[in-house]
Amino acid sequence: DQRLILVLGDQLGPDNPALLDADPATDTVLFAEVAEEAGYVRHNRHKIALIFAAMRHAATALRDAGFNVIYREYSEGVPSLKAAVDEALTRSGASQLLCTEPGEYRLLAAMRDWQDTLSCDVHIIEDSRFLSSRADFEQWAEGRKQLRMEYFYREMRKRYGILLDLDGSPEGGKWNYDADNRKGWRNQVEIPVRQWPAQSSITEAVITEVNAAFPNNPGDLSQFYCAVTPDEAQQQFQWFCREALDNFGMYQDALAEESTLLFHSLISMYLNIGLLNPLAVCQAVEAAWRKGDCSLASAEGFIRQVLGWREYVRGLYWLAMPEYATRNTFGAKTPLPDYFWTGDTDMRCLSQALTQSLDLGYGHHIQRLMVIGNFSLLAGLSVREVCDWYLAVYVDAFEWVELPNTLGMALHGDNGMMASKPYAASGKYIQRQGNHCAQCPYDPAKTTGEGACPYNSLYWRFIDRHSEYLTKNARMGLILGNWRKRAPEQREAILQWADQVLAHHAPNAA
Ligand code: DLZ
Ligand code: SF4
Repeated sequence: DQRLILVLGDQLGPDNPALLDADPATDTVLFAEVAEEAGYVRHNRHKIALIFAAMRHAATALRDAGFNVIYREYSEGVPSLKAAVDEALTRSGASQLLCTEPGEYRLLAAMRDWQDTLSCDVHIIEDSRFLSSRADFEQWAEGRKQLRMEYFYREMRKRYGILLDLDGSPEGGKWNYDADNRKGWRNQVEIPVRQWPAQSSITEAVITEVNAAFPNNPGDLSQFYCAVTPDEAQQQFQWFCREALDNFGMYQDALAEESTLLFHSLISMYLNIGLLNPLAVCQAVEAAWRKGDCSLASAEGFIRQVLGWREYVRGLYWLAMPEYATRNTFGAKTPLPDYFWTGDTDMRCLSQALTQSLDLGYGHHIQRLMVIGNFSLLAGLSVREVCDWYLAVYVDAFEWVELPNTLGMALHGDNGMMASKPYAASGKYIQRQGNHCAQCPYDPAKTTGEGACPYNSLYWRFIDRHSEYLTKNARMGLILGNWRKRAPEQREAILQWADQVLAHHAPNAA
């Protein structure tokens, strides 16, 4: 039988299960750059350029391997994947469509309807690139009252034999070294200079096309830095292991004026589009530790993100969708302030995080969670709008990973299904983690009055407004007690100041 194999923009590496038994003699492979996928949010140009360039390189590799490849470029104006498939079926004469299941619910739901309207059999196969299948995760979640990542992660460590000693106990005696990985940034260590991949003529052409076709999207492609082939991604990862891994753990939660990238690996986008393999990177980092090239805390911290978090959020997404996307614990609905699309705010930490996220499509975990996410939580910004913003802005954002991280972890919008308490914090946390405050017109030590850090009064306003919900959480008891112990007029003054802060920094009518 002749088959048409559809390869999506995030299924590009050698591990795509739909290609594992593909035969150049009978199978045609289809790639399509289409308006529907490129336009469902205002994607960062880096994300579009990465995906288009990686798609074109993957297509070239398959052609070199002898496959008949149909490639539809964006400039051809193909509206949707379905339209591309329809046309390619006719052109190839295939009687069967094969595709690895997409990572987003939206697209999987659409593809399930294709069977009824296309003139062929549609086979959607499981995405075996993940280390915990949907069924594995459902089984793990079954009957548990709370789905805590930590316990899932320990099982994954055991299942894959990662960082275990000969008895099967965790190396070093502990499963988690997070407590060693929270150092603040005071410019105390030299930050290594990155080496970006050289750009091929294919990538250069994509950059020109994306700039022309997406004039209103964020992203400064004069700074395009992404690897677009498995080999290049591997080189980026090896650079990280050599130059940054040892300091990665310690400064994982740091916020630095001097560097947006610090010691982060910048490989999430390669994992998410299939250029790198998640188990292989975990094993390489474990090997680096065994050779003495990095601390155990660094290795464990890295592995927890990939083997733990990444698989956990994906399992949770499929477990709880589509209902998950509609949740909103605190009824947050303030529209996104305009400066989320420009970075133009005088709050230094927020402006740095926003500007860099818009320009590069990259922000590290603490910028996303504790600067942008925390502000959105405290200011009560619309959960839907914040989630769409994250999905649009980051190069590594696909809904399976973006939604639980934003809605669940950053905004606590899922009633605590994911996080045991809201990640709400005042300016003190941001000050402790880095050196933005010294460059800021606001003072993290002040809560009210001219020059007070906006995070502070908003923090207390959040605690006050949601005290009924927070009372149910033992981990919030101390903070609630602190708030209630204060004199009523002091509380009133803080809440009034918070209203002014909101009127200025997150007006209800944006
Ligand atoms: C994100 C994205 C973009 C911007 N463009 C395309 C595209 O033109 N063609 C394509 O096949 N995939 C694209 N993608 C990735 C898809 O949106 C992704 O495969 C689904 O969201 C499922 O994760
Ligand atoms: Fe951010 Fe407040 Fe520090 Fe300014 S003072 S950088 S707004 S935490």
